[in-house]
Amino acid sequence: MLEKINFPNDVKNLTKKEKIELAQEIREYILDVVSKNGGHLASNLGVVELTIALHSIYNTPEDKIIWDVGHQSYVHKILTGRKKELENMRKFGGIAGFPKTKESKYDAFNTGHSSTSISAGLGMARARDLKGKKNSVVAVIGDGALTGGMALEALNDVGFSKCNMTVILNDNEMSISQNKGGLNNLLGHLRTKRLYTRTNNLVKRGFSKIPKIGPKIVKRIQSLKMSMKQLLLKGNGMFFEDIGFTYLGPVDGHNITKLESILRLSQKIEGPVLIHVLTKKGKGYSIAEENPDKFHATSPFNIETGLAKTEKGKDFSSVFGDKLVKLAKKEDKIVAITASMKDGTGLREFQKQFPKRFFDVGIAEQHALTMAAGMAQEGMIPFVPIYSSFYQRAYDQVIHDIAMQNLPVIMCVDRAGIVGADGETHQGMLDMAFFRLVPNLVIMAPKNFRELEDMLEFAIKLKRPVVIRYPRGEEEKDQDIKENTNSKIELGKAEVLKSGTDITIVAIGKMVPRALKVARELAKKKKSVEVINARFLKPLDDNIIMKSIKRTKYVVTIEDGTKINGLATAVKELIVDKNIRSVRVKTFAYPDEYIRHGTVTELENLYNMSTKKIVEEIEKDIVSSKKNKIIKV
Ligand SMILES: Cc1ncc(C[n+]2csc(CCOP(=O)(O)OP(=O)(O)O)c2C)c(N)n1
Repeated sequence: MLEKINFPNDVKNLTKKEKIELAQEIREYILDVVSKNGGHLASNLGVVELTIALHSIYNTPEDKIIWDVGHQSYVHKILTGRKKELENMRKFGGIAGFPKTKESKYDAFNTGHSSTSISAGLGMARARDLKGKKNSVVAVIGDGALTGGMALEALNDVGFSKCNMTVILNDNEMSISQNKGGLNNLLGHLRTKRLYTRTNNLVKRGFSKIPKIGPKIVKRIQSLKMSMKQLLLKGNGMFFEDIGFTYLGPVDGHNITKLESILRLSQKIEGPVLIHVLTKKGKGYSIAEENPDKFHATSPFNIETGLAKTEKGKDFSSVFGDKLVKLAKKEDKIVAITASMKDGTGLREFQKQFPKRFFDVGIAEQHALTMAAGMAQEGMIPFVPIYSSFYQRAYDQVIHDIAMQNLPVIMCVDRAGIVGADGETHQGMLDMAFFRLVPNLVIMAPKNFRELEDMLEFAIKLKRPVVIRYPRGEEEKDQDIKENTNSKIELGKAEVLKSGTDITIVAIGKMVPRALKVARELAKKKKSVEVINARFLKPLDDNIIMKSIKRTKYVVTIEDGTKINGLATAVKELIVDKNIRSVRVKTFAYPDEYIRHGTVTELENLYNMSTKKIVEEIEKDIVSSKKNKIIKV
């Protein structure tokens, strides 16, 4: 079946039986691809029938379907001309793992961060009305994403707007882990009222048995039922009805016929409609059904056993989580707050050991930070690990609620820098740049696991707002960094790891071990390099850095962030402010653009951030500076 399917029109022409077969084949295909390449599995297996039904009823690209978060858009990609390309999805040069308007006209809007679909959809619906067009707009949002503030702000506006727009609530009772909160309870009540399914069955069972006229009556009643339905359903989805939606459902999200029928019904209704669809995360692959959180996003795995192909070692998130447990045993004011990312940020053990001091607030980064501020105000010590790109959501909360009041919240910026396959929406390139602007913040980045542990301890002692940024994955080892020895961390103090006279390298975070490798390579070419681990982006250690630059007159900065307003900018400002003359500056950081997907290694090569590329670029720079008689190295 899958062989014949390339575009939505191919799906529309299939029979009910063929669609069921297609769903099965799509599941097998996705399982095959994700088990080899890694990616988001469970959510995609859960929306196979829903996506088939959507493309059967709507006419994309005229009709707009917006996938919230977008991690569940693989089936959509398969049905919209990208079946073969799925094999290279998330790979360098391949298609993205999230919807991209540049990739396909069938992708109505770029997503990646949660809870944006209803706002974007309402924007499109309002634009459509102003232009006098008639196309449909559909936002598909999960029960997890619905916990995000933006989604609730948008629901409020859509309900009030009276705009024709459909919100499909894909309810699988899961965010990445079990969904929590009051909204989840509300949905829990609704889930138990299987009215849509029940009336359907009652009608069918009652009349279809009557010979000859039975089926006709069923048809008539079904269409009557469609209009009666709104009446019947009044009171079922009270919350949604009260804020201005017609609530339809709940409907079995794995029954294509019922899905199509409810979608058709929704098209006849004026004003905003919310369709409550019940799905199972991981549907069809029992190992994922039983462990939907583990298979939300996965690395390559063995289909038979569900086991990862390569064992995951220690990473920065797990080092953070383990250290926090140790610290919390000694200090009972420590609390941990997560915005629906307990596992990703390494907090599983903390939750186990300190359930009362652990708070999963839903996909609600803004609320997480202001709540942390409130707790800090009352004397608690909140640790808030959030991925760098998701910290973007909570910028004003950091400024207005934490930093301006100088509250001691410890903001742990996980997945800082290049993250790889998830691509531009998830790269953590901007945090140093935007946090550096915020008064009162201390910004640190550890060079390795051990330094992260030390920084966590140090942050508690500081008693002021602190940002600690660390990358995805493992630490980079280097022979010049001795195991378990670390100079003491002091506020605003850099660490000189190697002395030299020709070139100063200032590096921060995960780029520090690489700077040492670069220094050794350059030493082979008779260049004496001083390596400084900046440790603090803010306050920057003016003293140590300035002294070194005055001596070498040639400074190289290396950071896993953007060229604008990070370490490179800070060092350049220092040189200008202190009026250090005739200095050559060479910076290694990411340019002013959104960084696409690929492996971390591929992207580092592309942007001249690998040891080899850095060495080559410095050598080229030395040659050109000699030609121009700028420096003497
Ligand atoms: C702002 C933001 N925070 C966190 C995430 C990480 N994240 C990706 S998917 C997801 C859970 C989504 O749950 P739900 O909407 O119910 O979709 P499901 O995967 O269950 O289908 C989370 C927390 C994100 N994408 N965006």
